[in-house]
Amino acid sequence: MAVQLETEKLANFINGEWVEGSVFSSVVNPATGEAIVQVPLSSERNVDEAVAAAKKAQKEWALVPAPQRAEVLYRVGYLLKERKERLSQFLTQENGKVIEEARGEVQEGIDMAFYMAGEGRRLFGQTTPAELKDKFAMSQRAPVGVVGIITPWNFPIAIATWKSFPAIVAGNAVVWKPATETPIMAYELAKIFEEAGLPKGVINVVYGSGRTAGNAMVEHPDIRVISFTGSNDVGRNIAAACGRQLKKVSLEMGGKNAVIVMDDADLDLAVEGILWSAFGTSGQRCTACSRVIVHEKVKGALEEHLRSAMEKLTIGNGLDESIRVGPIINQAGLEKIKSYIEIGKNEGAKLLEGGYELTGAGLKKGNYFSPTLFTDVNSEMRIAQEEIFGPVVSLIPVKSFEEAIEVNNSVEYGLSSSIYTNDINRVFKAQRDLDTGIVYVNAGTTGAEIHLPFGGTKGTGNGHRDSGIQALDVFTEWKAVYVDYSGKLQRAQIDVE
Ligand code: UN1
Repeated sequence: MAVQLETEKLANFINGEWVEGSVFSSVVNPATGEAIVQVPLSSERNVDEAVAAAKKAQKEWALVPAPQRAEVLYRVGYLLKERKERLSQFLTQENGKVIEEARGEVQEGIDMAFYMAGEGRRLFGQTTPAELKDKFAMSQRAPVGVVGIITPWNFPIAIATWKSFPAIVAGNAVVWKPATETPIMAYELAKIFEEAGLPKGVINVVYGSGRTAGNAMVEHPDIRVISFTGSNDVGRNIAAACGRQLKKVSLEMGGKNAVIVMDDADLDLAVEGILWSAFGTSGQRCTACSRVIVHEKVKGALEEHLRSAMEKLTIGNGLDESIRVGPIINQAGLEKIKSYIEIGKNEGAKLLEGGYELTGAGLKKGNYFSPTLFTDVNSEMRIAQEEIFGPVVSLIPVKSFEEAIEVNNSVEYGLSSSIYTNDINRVFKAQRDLDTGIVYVNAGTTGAEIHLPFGGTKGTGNGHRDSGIQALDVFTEWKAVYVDYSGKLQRAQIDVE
């Protein structure tokens, strides 16, 4: 058995104190159906207290020089590194992703800590010539104040670090609501912040549903920014509520990401890339490949390669190092996937592999679904347009490079895309014409690195980016500063010769 939590009940983290909850829900290991721990469902009052603590702490925190704020993040980075295995074990238990991927996700958090800590010595603004004599002009980043972050269950630690680390180094205070399915990562990260010496109130953790805690955060007048990653429906509601209040909001939502396989592609390489990006994390990544757009000349060969590779995938509890595909997060996720299998069949797509729930020996009461491949899919079908969030791939044949690009861009989302080709001209055309925030060449659709901007076009978000230097734009305001040292009134636009 893996490492144990030292508590049976998690607690809110408010103003540096562990505040007990009164109503709880069970956190269930999706690989076994067993309850791991109880998570409090925070009340509106908990949210109010967290915001008040954050508001008070932020004033002081903003005055701490950024390089010193960064020191805390360095310590957080070292603690994450020290606890990498412990965190990975918990991550696999609460989320289900296989242990190798859990380690990879914790590594993203470690990388983000050191990367953003470096920003403590940068946070660059600009000096700019002023249009008048004896006048100095510059622009600089200022913290926004209290920020609310709402994170999903599929990357419960990495995404939290993409948002909280830039917010903190830039001088904000945070109220964070992790997904109810995966609160252990939040609990562990809050403990790490505490040990790293982050002042009380700079980070606060509340839990629970979007309807109560989430809604209270979104509607709270003292929260100046909401940064959300999650489903499309919830994101749109948050955007509308923030719009009404003129509150800044950063949204990262779905994807319907495709791997394009051209007729000159290295098929073995393409199959490996598809397997990894479609069935890794059981397809439960925003960046997961759920469409393969294939040139008709290589369709037959690709189908054959892919099918036989899929048959070798091992499915089960991800704590077992030999397992490649873990469970689906919960029953609702499983039901959604099952409904899309029916939709695909009714639309006339050909089910080539998988398409069923897995039960039986060794799988206990977990939620398992077989890696699935539909072929002869037409780009207009719902299985080719809608996000399924499971291990289901739709293979869409095309006749040309141009058609492949058009099909890729024909969905409402624009997160990630990939092309397998050895033609240099196609490579450059594709990186220009693929309408997604992330483009891969000769690699699958997953695996974004933390120092590059993460996000997408169209229905994937609202133009902001997580991680990378660009994340700072979400958590800072630009401030223009003019210093007139002429000792007299100088009128801009008027006293210019
Ligand atoms: C997500 O699925 O929301 O690029 C995040 C990737 C990972 C992050 C995925 N680094 O696949």
